[in-house]
Amino acid sequence: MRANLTTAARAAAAVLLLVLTGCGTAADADAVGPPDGRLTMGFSQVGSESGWRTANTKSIQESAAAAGVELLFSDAQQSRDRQIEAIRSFIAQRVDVIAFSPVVETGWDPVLLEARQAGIPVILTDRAIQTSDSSLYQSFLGSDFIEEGNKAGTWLSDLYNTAEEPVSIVEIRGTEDSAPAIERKLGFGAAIAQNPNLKIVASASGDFTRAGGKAVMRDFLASTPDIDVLYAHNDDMGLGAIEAIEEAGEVPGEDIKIITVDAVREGMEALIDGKINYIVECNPLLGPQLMELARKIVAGERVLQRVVTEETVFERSGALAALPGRRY
Ligand code: GZL
Repeated sequence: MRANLTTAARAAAAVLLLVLTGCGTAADADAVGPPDGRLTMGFSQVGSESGWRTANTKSIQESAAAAGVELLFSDAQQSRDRQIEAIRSFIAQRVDVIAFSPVVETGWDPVLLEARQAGIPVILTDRAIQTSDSSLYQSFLGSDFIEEGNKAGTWLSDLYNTAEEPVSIVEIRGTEDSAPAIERKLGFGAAIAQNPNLKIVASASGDFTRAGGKAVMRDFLASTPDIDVLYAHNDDMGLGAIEAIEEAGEVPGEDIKIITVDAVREGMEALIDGKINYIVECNPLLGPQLMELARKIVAGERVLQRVVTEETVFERSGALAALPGRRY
């Protein structure tokens, strides 16, 4: 936790430190960091809406413990207002660094300005924001969602590259106005544009939840004839849609091809069972990189403003090989 030192006092402490150690560079003069060496992080999490989020939260909490970081953790239950409240609370508690996964892309500038005025660095994890001033945060750590959508669309274009007939696609989007929902849609749309037979005939948000995916798929099945493909922005909505498809007497993975994103355990099991045909991985294990980024930033070291995580794709054979050793 930051001591309640004034800026002048902190600078004097830094100079004293340099004099006593007789060494140091200009960087050290800035690298004051928490006086007791124990970094305090305020983290505002989106919520607990999906298997991916559960794995992401576990990674952050376990990594903080392993790194000796004091973690103040807040679950916003998918509310931007609650995230803003949490960030203001972290500022009031004078944490050393704030990290958060923004539930939606917009509306963050005012509270991030308050954090900057308080001298507290901010790290974005998982989801990005739209802002007029990218200096309001030090770094973004997460996936390339456009690339994820592109991978999904490219697989589908290849699957139907010799199709003569129109292919009807329904899309279950993630949380409205969230970066993954916006960008997974964009990437997928750009990839299928290569194949004129592929058409998205219906699209709606399932809010990244299993119940949301089931409800939307039920509506599609009642209103949209001859669905060939479902593209769901995460496994949980895809798993909910599978329940609706089976209730309607159709065979998921055969009557309706299914593509999802995340690759959490239940999604991979459905892939092995043939109910899902293709999964684009989205890596939730951001904890270790987040703690390292926070340590560097608080120590005054330079960091990249965008750190993109490694991730792959799965068909059935890959899931069979990967599942035994999978951590989520
Ligand atoms: C993606 C993450 C998304 C997951 C969903 O990085 O923000 O939110 O794909 C989760 O499962 O709810």
